[in-house]
Amino acid sequence: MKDLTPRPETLDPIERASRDEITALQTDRLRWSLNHAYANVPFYRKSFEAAGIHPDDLRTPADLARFPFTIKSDLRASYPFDMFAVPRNRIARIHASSGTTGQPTVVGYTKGDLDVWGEVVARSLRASGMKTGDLLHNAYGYGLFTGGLGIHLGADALGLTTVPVSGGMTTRQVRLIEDFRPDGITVTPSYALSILDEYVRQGLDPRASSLQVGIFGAEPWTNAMRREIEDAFDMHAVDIYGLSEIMGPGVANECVETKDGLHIWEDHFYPEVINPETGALVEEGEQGELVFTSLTKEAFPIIRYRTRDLTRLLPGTARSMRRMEKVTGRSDDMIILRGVNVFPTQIEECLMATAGLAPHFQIELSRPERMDQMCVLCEATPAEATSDAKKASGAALVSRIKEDIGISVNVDVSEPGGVARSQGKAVRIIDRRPS
Ligand code: DLL
Repeated sequence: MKDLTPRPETLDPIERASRDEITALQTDRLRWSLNHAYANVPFYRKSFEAAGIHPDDLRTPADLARFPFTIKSDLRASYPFDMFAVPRNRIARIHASSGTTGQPTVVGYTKGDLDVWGEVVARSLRASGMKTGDLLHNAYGYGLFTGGLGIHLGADALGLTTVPVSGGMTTRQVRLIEDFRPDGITVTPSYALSILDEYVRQGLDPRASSLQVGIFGAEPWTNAMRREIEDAFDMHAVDIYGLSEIMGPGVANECVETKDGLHIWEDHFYPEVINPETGALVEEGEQGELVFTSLTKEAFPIIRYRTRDLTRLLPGTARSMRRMEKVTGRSDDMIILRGVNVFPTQIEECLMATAGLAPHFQIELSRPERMDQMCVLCEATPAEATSDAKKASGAALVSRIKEDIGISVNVDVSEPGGVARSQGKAVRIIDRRPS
């Protein structure tokens, strides 16, 4: 793989600032953001008053912990525009979550917010190893989802040539990669695997493709998956994180030269990690739920938003801004199986370490009698698809999961292609338990 480390002089000055400079900037911006939310969004005025706190009570960033949280149901209750802090006619763009779990959450951006979003995504793409003049194949979905259009903004800001393919039509994805010869691809890791399958189906060598880097996010993925994808395409695989409530993609990104967790663009998003049960801040470096406060957003300021994503904060390395460890999973995706907490990423790790199995999987939960059961639906690699080989790799996965996670599961190994493929975010859990 080629060395894609960006030249230091191409970084934004704040990426090379000292911790003191970053903290000073955050303090000013936190004061602005709290005041802006309090003055312009009735929800925040009410919630601050109920907690007996005022924006002027913030002296240092540590004081933020005294302010109340914002949660998903607060956003749903304000559907569609009640959390906007500027008049509707100053909103330049609206995005929304898919709403598969209920009421969609709607977010808005002023022209200034779109500029900031473009800036942080450009920074993310550059950290991933893309540079002005490179060609980007953007296979995140375009539409209300923030992936496609968010990446597009950053690609424009960095001066890339963008191919706005969006998700789906996998045969065409491969055709365009082969014909246009992109340097980078932005896509969910699970859809990257579908594109990989299609390469193989067409008898093409993915390692011979022009791709130098894949920038993967929108869903959890493991370092084992990174190695699989890097090896299959002979390219770098880096992690990009974000969520629509905070901005979209580009809240945090790995640096291609270190791949040691995601640097949070702390000049725009202030992170905290809390104990999800008590709401108290955890010790520096401990795992917990990630909470974000926006520092510069005009249309949709957001204060102490509970993301439900589980991770830990780490000091800066390639940049001075702090890192978050790769997200283990969302608290809502945590399965409690007979008393043991399990995340789909743990199953992914076991699967990737088992010979004869392809990297696609889903987890089916059922309750045949009174006990919950988990069945891992996976598939054989084409080279090991005989019924004996499938039996052996299935048994190997059962014992690996028992050994590494401590739970007994069933494993169903199907023919190659047997597991449902994603064209965006993977659906990992099929819950068939009676509610
Ligand atoms: O998924 C934004 C995005 C688009 C990020 C493209 C990266 C690339 P939402 O649809 O609002 O926004 O979903 C946000 O997805 O709270 C996490 O649970 C999950 N997620 C996003 N990025 C990662 C990642 C976009 N790198 C939710 N690792 C978040 C793990 C991620 N989970």
